[in-house]
Amino acid sequence: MDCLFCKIIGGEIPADKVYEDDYVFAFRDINPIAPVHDLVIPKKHICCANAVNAENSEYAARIFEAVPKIAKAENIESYRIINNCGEDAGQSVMHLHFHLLGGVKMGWGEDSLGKTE
Ligand code: DGP
Repeated sequence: MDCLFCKIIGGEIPADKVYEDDYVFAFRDINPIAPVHDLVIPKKHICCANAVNAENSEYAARIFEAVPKIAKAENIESYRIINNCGEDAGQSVMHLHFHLLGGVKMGWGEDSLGKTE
């Protein structure tokens, strides 16, 4: 499968790994928008949040189990998790991923972190 994040999981494309278990892989975003900006992804190819279902939901659950461990390893107590689902929401890589952002005081609204336009 020609998927960038599957290639990162498989080691074909290098990435700055911050966490890995049987279900979850996490690495630093190549274009960070916060001092901590990791991408947390399932090791199984799931295209997007719309494709989470009863058969693969274990991966989603494991992601949310891994997030606090990753935050602790990154030395942040507060963080924001963002999932872009679909083109209009800004999803550019069609492999389910959660942006884990932290290390900065974040607003909520027009000028908040993560809003690009
Ligand atoms: P999204 O726009 O929500 O689909 O987020 C995709 C993110 O993936 C974006 O913030 C940049 C990041 N990204 C794209 N290509 C690479 C890569 O080759 N390596 C790493 N580490 N991150 C990447």
